[in-house]
Amino acid sequence: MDEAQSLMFEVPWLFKRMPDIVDDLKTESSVMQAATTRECLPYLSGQKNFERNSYGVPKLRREGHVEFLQSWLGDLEPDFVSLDAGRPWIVYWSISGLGMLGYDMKQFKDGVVANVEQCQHPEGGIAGGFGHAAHLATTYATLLSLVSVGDESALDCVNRKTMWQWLGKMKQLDGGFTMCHGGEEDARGAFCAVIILSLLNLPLELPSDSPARVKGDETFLTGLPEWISRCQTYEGGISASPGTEAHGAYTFCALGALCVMGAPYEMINRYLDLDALVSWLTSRQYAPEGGLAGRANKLVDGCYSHWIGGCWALVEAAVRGPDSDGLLGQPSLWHREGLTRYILCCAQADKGGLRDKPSKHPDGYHSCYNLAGLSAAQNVYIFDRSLIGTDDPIQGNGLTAPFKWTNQPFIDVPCEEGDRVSPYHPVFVVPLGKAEAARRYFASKGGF
Ligand code: FPP
Ligand code: K
Ligand code: ZN
Repeated sequence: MDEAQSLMFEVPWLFKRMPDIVDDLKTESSVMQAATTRECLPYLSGQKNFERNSYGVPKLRREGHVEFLQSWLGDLEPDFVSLDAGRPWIVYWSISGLGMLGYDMKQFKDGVVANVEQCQHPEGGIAGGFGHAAHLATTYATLLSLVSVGDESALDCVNRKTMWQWLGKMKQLDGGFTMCHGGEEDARGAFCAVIILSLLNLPLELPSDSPARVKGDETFLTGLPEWISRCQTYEGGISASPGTEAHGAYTFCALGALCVMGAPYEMINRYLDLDALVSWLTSRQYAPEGGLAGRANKLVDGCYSHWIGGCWALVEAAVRGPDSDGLLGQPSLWHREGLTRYILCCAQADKGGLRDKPSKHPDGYHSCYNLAGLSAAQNVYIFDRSLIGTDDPIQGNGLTAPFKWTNQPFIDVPCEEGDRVSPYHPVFVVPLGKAEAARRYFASKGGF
């Protein structure tokens, strides 16, 4: 290597050494944290032999990841009958990961439609398998898969009327949503419910047999932002339900739900303590690892590249306010280079697929959410309130805020063209443009 080359390959000192300041108190957590840092350092500092880009960072090993996800997904036959409640997630993570890698997803259309037809419950909602009870998580994952791969003819397989009736039974008297009949009420429920209401353009009025309607609530949104507000903790992050510990996955769900109900700068600023939230999110990024952890005193993990990394597009839009002009000159609130380095150096498994950290095996979940995090680091997502006119038919039930996002590539990350993934929607986590197309189609249909 000549001198110019070695200069180019120089890894910044931040990513090459143990932290300078460490708490004297030794605990189980601090021992695990030090071990994790030691585990990551050889990958970050370039001691592992991977093909590198011109920034000296390992290239995105695209073909290996595509192969890994294809085999993880298996053959999704058109007459496939799902037996496993986790199957809708496996399908969603695999096809989303493939989509972010630029792979054509149209071939999955028939399989996903067949899945909806098999797993749609006669009383509404979508289950994980034929004959199972409907659940908000499986409904969410299945609908995102459908929207990602489907055209208009595919979208018609969803029964929107029974979906609306079933969702009415998930709405609780305190404003939140349960995940299923008698199930837990948490921030996932709030997020999945409003994603479904806005994607399918369902009426916001509660069905007459909804317990919340019987109590006197008018709409699915009654008391919902207030319920989410109660989930923000003293740390600044957001928890599953009021009174529990702030966590990255629930924070993304809560912010996503608020950003379906209105503009980020209106909803986040009104219902959350934004300064405390920014402070908590910032503390989730570690050095030298560069990656993100899900909660205080826990370890970096590649899936938080999305659950925490994905929060930043929404939070930066809230900080920026209604004026999206002049944005590109502004510095980022988080270290996009650090996350990019963690994903490319530490999260890529040697033989394809992405992982939590080097000592863990890759899987579909970590592949999908590492790639989503890479997309978050590589793009600036801009909320443009003027994107949809007041007479645009996409207005439908009025939940139009999430259809006002555009993107610009963020240049200052150590990536070449070949390391870039496709831009994904910051709220729906489907290819940018797909949620908009589905919403437009359902809004054009008027009623059910
Ligand atoms: C803790 O695991 C993880 C959780 C408490 C959250 C899991 C929730 C999701 C992934 C969100 C699902 C989202 C939708 C939209 C349904 P841990 O204790 O093993 O990990 P940690 O140490 O990193 O906190
Ligand atoms: K974890
Ligand atoms: Zn993880």
